[in-house]
Amino acid sequence: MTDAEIRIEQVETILVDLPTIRPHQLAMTTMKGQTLMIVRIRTSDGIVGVGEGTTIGGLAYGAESPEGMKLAIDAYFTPVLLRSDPTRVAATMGAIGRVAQGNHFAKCAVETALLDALGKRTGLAMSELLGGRQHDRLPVAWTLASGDTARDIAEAEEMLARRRHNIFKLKIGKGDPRANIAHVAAIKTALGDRASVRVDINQAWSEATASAMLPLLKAAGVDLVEQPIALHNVSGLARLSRETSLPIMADEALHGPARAFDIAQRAAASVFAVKIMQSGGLFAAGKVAAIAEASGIGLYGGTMLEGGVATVASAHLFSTFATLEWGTELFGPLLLTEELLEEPLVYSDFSLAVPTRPGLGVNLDEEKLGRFRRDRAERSVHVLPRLKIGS
Ligand code: MUC
Ligand code: MG
Repeated sequence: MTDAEIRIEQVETILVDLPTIRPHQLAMTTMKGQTLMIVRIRTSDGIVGVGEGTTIGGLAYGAESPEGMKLAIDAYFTPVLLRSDPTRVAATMGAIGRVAQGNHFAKCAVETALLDALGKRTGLAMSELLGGRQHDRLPVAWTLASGDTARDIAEAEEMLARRRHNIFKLKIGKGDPRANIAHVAAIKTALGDRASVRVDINQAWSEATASAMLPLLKAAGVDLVEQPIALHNVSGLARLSRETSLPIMADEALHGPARAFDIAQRAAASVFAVKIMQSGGLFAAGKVAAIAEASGIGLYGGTMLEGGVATVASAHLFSTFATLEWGTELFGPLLLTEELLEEPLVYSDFSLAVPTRPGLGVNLDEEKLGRFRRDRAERSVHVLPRLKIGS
């Protein structure tokens, strides 16, 4: 079969609800579970590409929910996909872009599945399709967000002892800012120079509060401050960046290359949290990283607390960056009770090993997928054996 004859035969979207190992408290929501939107694209040469769209707290974090991603793909992307050439990923994503504005997370899931299929077809790992791997392992931070200082310290100690993480991001911004500072200072005092401690405010502070708190965070020994104020207040972020010697990292403000360019031009941040979904896909996230590199902005590999598939997709992209000064936070699967992959990801020596096999290099665990998919009850009705009357 030549490439010209390969078609997409089926696009399947599945919502999967997974518990978290403990409640995860952020400024805008406390997560007790995570929903993954898995997409599978089957092509006429027998290949199945897999992608994932995931966000935080339904619609609490951003404009897209897992249910909305599924709807966008089922109703709007699939008709385009069924008449596209899946071997031409950029052209296919361009065609989707013409029928769907925004919908960054859904686009990222589909682009991931197309690249996974292309990698499997060509025998190349996704990182090679994305420009070429430069790192086989990526440093991985852990987020302390149990909502309890003593529990967070115990969790950090355990991670250090297991050599799994020595970078900790603290989710603050909920409640009294001064209580937040006391929480951060207690954790940094306990961990000392054995760990890097960073904070993510998830837009919760006003500019005035952030301005008052930054010197206190600096005095507490924090290394990096993520998205202290509202995503639209880029001028405010620039003012805060000028005021403090602490590096300020943009996260929610970074919705793709155009926003990245604006932030870079206005010197509003000195670090970018590159996220494949928030950016609008793997290609777009690569452009965000290129803007950072060209502007002298440090790189950090961000997460939307993704499951195994999107974590690996992110890892492939981040492995192509020449330098990742601030490491990554690709710990999403470790926060979930299930990774949903046939083989566990390798987290050791404070880092994640980037898979090497073609495409994503990982396979879904079908048994677990069946167990945790949201529509399992309806499906079991269809597969129940017919009962013989009278037997
Ligand atoms: C965010 O805002 O960075 C990353 C780690 C975590 O706990 O939440 C995410 C989202
Ligand atoms: Mg963040």
